[in-house]
Amino acid sequence: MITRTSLTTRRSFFGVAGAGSLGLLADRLPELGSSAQLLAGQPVAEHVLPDLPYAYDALEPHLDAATLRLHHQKHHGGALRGLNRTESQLAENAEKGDFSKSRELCRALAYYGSSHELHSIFWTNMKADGGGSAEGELAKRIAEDFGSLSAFEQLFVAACNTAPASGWGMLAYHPGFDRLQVLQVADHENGVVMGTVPLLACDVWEHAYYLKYQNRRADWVKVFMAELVNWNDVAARYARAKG
Ligand code: MN3
Repeated sequence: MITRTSLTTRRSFFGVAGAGSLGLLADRLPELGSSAQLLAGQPVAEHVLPDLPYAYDALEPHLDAATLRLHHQKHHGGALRGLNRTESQLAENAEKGDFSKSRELCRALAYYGSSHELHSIFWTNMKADGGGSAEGELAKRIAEDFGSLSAFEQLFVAACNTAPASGWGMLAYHPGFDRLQVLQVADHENGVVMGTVPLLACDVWEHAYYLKYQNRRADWVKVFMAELVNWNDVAARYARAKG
């Protein structure tokens, strides 16, 4: 589920010479707000905090600017620093031939890498005047895989409302199974089907909503669905995952 992040990492192995081979992909990624920020001529890829596609106060009153700023800069930013630190430690240890910290570092890679990926998706999954329902191909597919748009929405909301306290609700597409799935993510990296591609992620960690909604997670999820979801972004992610 951290495919694009993995590509960024692979980039560092290709070095500058590899820039051309990934150029096409790099050109396509930023428009979907992916975490992969591939910079031409940069020999070692360091993950970069993506800018939000809107101002911090753009989602008011549904998502307040203070929460959004803290969430983006401190929480997502912190995960990013953790990911970069973990990757350099792995590289440093490999160079020294020291694998004694592999357990911690492999876990940290999954945790921070998944946090970076999910937050990057989450920001672009929202927009001012969002909400409503899926349309077009995605709507058809949702109806096929979940019974109806309404059944999907009820399942997604229930998944968000009952996910672990540090967790996410997620709509994903599994290319191998050719199925849409609603999943509950614990922390950032547990509870998913391997190989699945996240399309819509709702952050239900308390830091995502507590300043405005306090303990009322269900109110946050309701507003996320009714006012914030950018279904065009979700549909574009589905089209790309389906190929
Ligand atoms: Mn978060």
